Amino acid sequence: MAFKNTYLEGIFNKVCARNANEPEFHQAVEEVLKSLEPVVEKRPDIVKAGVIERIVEPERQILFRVSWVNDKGEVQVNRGFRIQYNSAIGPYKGGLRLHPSVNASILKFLGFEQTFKNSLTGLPIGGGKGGSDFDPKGKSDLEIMRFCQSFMTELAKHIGPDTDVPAGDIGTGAREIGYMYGQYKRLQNEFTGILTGKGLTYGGSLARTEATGYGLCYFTEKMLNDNNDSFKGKVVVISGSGNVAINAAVKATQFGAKVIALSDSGGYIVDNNGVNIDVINQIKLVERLRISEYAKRVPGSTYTENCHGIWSVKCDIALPCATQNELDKASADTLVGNGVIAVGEGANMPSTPEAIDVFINNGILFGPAKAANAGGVATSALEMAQNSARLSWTFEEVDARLKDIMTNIYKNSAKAAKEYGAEGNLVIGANIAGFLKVAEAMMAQGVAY
Ligand code: NDP
Ligand code: 2IT
Repeated sequence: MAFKNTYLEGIFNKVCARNANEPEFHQAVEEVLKSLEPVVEKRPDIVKAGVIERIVEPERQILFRVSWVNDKGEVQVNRGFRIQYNSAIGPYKGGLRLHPSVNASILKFLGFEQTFKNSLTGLPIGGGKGGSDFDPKGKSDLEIMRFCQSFMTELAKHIGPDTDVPAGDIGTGAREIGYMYGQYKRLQNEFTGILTGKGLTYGGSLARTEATGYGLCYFTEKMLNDNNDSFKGKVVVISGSGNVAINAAVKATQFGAKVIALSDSGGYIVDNNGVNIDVINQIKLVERLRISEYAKRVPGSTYTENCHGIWSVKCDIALPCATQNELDKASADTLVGNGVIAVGEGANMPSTPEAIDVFINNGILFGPAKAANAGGVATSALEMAQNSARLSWTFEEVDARLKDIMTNIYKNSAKAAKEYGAEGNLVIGANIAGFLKVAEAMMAQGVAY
C-alpha cells in the first residue's frame, strides 16, 4: 500500500536516501510511518515539533573492532555495534545479537522497533540494540569467553546502569551474558545492573529466562479470549528452538494447546503427539545440537530440511519465534488456507509486510512483535528495578507482573487502534500507542540547538 500522507512519505524517502542499502531498517520505518497517518492528522503539535523527523534517526551509533584469539592461536576480527536509538523515556535498553548476518541495517531496525516496544511496556526504558557479526556456532566455550571479553572491553565505555543496559538476543544467552558481565565488573570495579538476563547467583531475575515466550502466550491468550476463544485444545506451530520458542512451547502447552512443530535454521521437526520439551531442552540447551537430533530420539516424529517449510504444517495458531522475515506471503497464504486463526509474533519482524496484509485482510487475529514479544524486555526492566533496590522478587511475583503488563499492552494497543479509526488492527494500535508516549517525552524535553 502506498503512503496516503505526503509529509510522511517525504520523511520515508529521506530515510531511504540517507540509509541506503539498509532494507530491514526501511521496512520497520515504513510500517510505523504508515500507522502514524491518522496521528499526523490529529496532532499538528507533533508535526511542528519535528518529532517524526527526529525519531527515525538513532541518537548515537557506536561501531568498533572486536579482535580475539581462537583455540588455534589465530587472530580473529569481528565488528561490534551498539545502536543507542532513543533515550526519551529511559536509559537505552535492548539486546545484543551475535549472528553472522548482523549489520547496521538489522540493528537499526531492531533499535527502532525496541523504542516503541519498550514504551508499550509502560516502564521507563528507552530503545537500543547491539551485537556483532560473530558466529557462536561451533565455537568452544573458551572461544566464546574470549570473544565476549573482548566485545565488552570496548562496550563497557559506552554503557552504564543509568545510561544503557544491554541484554540477550539471538546467540546471546545466559553463558554469554555471564562472560560479558564478568568482564565489565573487572574493568569498572563495580557491581551494578549493567546487563539483564544475568544468572540468578549474580543479580538476575527469576522468570527473565521464560519471560519472552511466556509473555507471548499471555498476549496471544488475551487476544484469543477477547474473541471468545483460547489456546485450549488448539494445535500450535512454533518456529525456532531458542529461548523464545522453547518457553512459548512450555506456556502454550500449559494453556492446554498441543505444540506439534519446532525448527532451527536447518529445518523443522513435527511430532503429532506434542513436542517433548525435556528432549528439546537436552538437545538445544545442554548438548547444543541441531533440531534434526529430535527425530532420531523420539519415535514417530519427523525431520524435514528447509526451515521455511514449517509454515506448511497445518495448525490453529502460529507463533514465529526465530528471526526477521521468516514468514513471507506464500507462507501466510498457506497458513490461512490451512485454517489458522491466530498468529503471535515472538521474533522481531518475523512476518514480511505482504504476509501481514494477508493475515489482516483475512481477519486472522494478529499480535505484532513489538506488542506480543515485549514481555522479555519488560521483565528486564523488572530485573533493573530489583538490582536498584538490591532485592530479589519471587518467581510468582515477577510472573504476575509480566501477565499484567502483557494484558495492558494488549488493551492499550486495541484501544489506540479503535481511537484512531483502525479497530481490531493491533499493528496500527501498537505502533500508535508506543509512539505517542515517546513523542510526548521528546516534545517535553525540547530540541537541543
Ligand atoms: P536464540 O538464539 O535463543 O534462538 C534463535 C532461534 O532462531 C534458533 O532456533 C535459530 O536456529 C533460529 N534462527 C536464527 N536465525 C535464523 C535464520 N536466519 N533462519 C532460521 N532460523 C533462525 O534467540 P531468541 O530465542 O532469543 O530470539 C528469537 C527471536 O526472538 C529473535 O527475533 C529475537 O530478536 C526475538 N526476541 C528475543 C527476546 C529475548 O528475550 N531473547 C525478546 C524479544 C524478542 P539456529 O540455531 O539454527 O541458528
Ligand atoms: O528484542 C528484545 O526485546 C530483546 N531481545 C530483549 C531486550 C532486553 O533488554 O531484555
